[in-house]
Amino acid sequence: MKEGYCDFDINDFDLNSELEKLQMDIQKPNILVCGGTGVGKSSLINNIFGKEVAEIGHGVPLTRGIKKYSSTDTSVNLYDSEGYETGSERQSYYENNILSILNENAAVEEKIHEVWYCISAANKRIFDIDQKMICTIKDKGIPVTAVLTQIDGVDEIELTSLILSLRQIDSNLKYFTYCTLEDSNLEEYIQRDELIRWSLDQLPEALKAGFISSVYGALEEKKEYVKNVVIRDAVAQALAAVYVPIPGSDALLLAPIQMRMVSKIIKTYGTDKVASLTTSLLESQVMSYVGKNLSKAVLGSMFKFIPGIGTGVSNVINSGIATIMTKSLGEAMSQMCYKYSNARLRGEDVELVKYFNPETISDLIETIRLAMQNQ
Ligand SMILES: Nc1nc2c(ncn2[C@@H]2O[C@H](COP(=O)(O)OP(=O)(O)O)[C@@H](O)[C@H]2O)c(=O)[nH]1
Ligand SMILES: [Mg+2]
Repeated sequence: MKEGYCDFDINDFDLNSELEKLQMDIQKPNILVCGGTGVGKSSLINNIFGKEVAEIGHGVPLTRGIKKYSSTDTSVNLYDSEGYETGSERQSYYENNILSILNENAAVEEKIHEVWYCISAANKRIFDIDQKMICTIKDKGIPVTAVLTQIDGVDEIELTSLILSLRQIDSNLKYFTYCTLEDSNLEEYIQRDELIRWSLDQLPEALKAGFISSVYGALEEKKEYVKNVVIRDAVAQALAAVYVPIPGSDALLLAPIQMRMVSKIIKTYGTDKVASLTTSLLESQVMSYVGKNLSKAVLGSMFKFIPGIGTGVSNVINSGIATIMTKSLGEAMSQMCYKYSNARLRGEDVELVKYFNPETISDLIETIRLAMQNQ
C-alpha cells in the first residue's frame, strides 16, 4: 500500500489539528483600502470582514499613515490608509504613503494584491487626487476598483453624474456602489456581493481561500467557491489516488482526501474569529462535532455501497465511484454549512446538532449521490 495511506485510521483523524494546519498554511492576500478622510474606509472594512476589524485596535502603523490589520485569526491582511483632508497639503503626504506601499515588484506576501479605492458619493464629486491615484495604481498593474461609498447621501441623478465622471477617468474602471447603513430602500444599490466576487476574481489562486474564508456572510460566493475550487480539487486528488492500482482498500486511500476536503469546506464557511457571527464559532464547534461524531458516519455512508468493503477483500474503486463519493460528500457538507450559516446570519439561535448530525449527513450524501447517479 501507499506510504501514508495504509495506516490511515478514521478514528485518528483530528479535524481540529487539520484546521489549524490549514490556517497556518494559508496564504493571506493583501488588500489596500484608500481614499479621503471620512469617506468610510474603516466602515467598509468592518462591513465586509465582520463587525469591528478596523477598530479593535490591533491595527499596527505600518509605515507613515497606513495601518495594517492582521492577526493569526484572520486570513487576510488589510491596509487602511489614513485619508487626506480635502484640498489640504496633506494630499502629498497621502500620495507618498500610498506610493510607498505599492511595490509591484515585491515578493508575493509583501505585495498589495488589490486596491479598494473609496470615493464618497456624498461629496458629489471626484477629486483630482483620487483620479490621479487610481490611474497610478492601475498603471502599476495592480487591480483597483472604485467603491462609491455613502450612496445614501446622493440622489439618482447625482449618482449617475458621478458614475459618468468615473467613466471619464477610465472607461474600464470597475466600480461598486456601497452604503454601510442598513436601509432596505438602498438594498439594490449596495453591491456588496459584487465587490466580494470581483475581489476574489482578481486574486491569484493561492490567495483566494484566505479571502473568501475571511468575509462575513457572502454565502452564495462561498458556496460557489466550495463547488468550483474545493470540491473540484478533491475530486482531482481522488482520481489521481485511485488511478494507481494498489492492493488494499481504495476507500481508505480516499479517506484522508475526503476529510481534508471537509475541513476546507468548513474553513470556507466558518468565518475567522474577528468576523465571527456571534460568540460561538462555526468553525471550532463544527470541527469538534465532525471530529467526534460525523467522520465515521460520513465515511461509512460513502463506503457502504462499495461491495466487499470492510471484509478484508481488496476493494477497487473506479474513477466514477471516486468522483461521486467525493462530490456527494463535498456537496452535502457544503449544503449543511450553508444552511447553518444562513440561520446564524438571520440571527436565529440555532442548535448545531440540528444541522450537523450523522443522520442528516448520511441522508444528504445518499440523496445527492442518487441524484448524481441518475443524471
Ligand atoms: N451616511 C453614511 N455614513 C457612513 C457610511 N459609511 C460610514 N459612514 C460614517 O462616516 C464616518 C466616517 O467613516 P469611517 O469609516 O471612519 O471613514 P474613514 O475615515 O474613511 O475610515 C463615520 O461616522 C461613519 O459612521 C454610509 O454608508 N453612509
Ligand atoms: Mg478610518
